[in-house]
Amino acid sequence: PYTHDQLVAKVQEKLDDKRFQHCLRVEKQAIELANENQYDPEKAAIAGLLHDYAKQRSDHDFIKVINDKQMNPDLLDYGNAIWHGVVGAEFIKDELHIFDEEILNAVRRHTVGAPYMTQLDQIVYMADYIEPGRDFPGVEKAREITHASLKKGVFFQTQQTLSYLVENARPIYPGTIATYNAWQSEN
Ligand code: DGI
Ligand code: FE
Ligand code: FE
Ligand code: FE
Repeated sequence: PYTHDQLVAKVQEKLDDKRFQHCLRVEKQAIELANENQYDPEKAAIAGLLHDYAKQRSDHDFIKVINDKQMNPDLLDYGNAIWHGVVGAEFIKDELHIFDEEILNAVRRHTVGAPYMTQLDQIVYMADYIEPGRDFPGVEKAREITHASLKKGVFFQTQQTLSYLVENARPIYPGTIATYNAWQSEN
């Protein structure tokens, strides 16, 4: 298995500097959220570091994996925003030889969430949203909510993302709506 520092080098090799720095900030943010929520910080670190590993692959590469691995063909209706997590986990298995399903699931679920999310899924989903480089309107509120309650953060992010997509007339991946409905109890 690769050491932590070898994984950092692998991520750096596959991403431009801006995206690489984001991954390092998500790693640190994930460690902080893990410590706040009594979760293993080392596992959170690896999942945070790797969450966007496949972000800069070509559409062609993603489509090839979806077809070769007979993944859900409905995925083909979407694009990089959805693929880099759900399909990106396959590059992490194949190239980095990481087979820990908890880490892979956290990568798969980091953009859209899921009706059921493990603590690690929640940590990576929220770390990606509130890492110190983020500066969208409402990010301070997102940080406050998330440090008070990780689960309330998950609902807040899902609601904000859905509103943003509708506002901008973007297509909604059905998984995004499923997450929003399932997390209503944290409203
Ligand atoms: O990869 P990052 O930029 O760090 O962040 P991300 O993986 O959380 O989100 C990537 C993009 O995905 C973001 O611009 C919002 C978008 N997105 C999230 N849910 C949906 C979506 N885009 C569409 N079209 N549909 C969705 O349901
Ligand atoms: Fe992402
Ligand atoms: Fe995200
Ligand atoms: Fe990210």
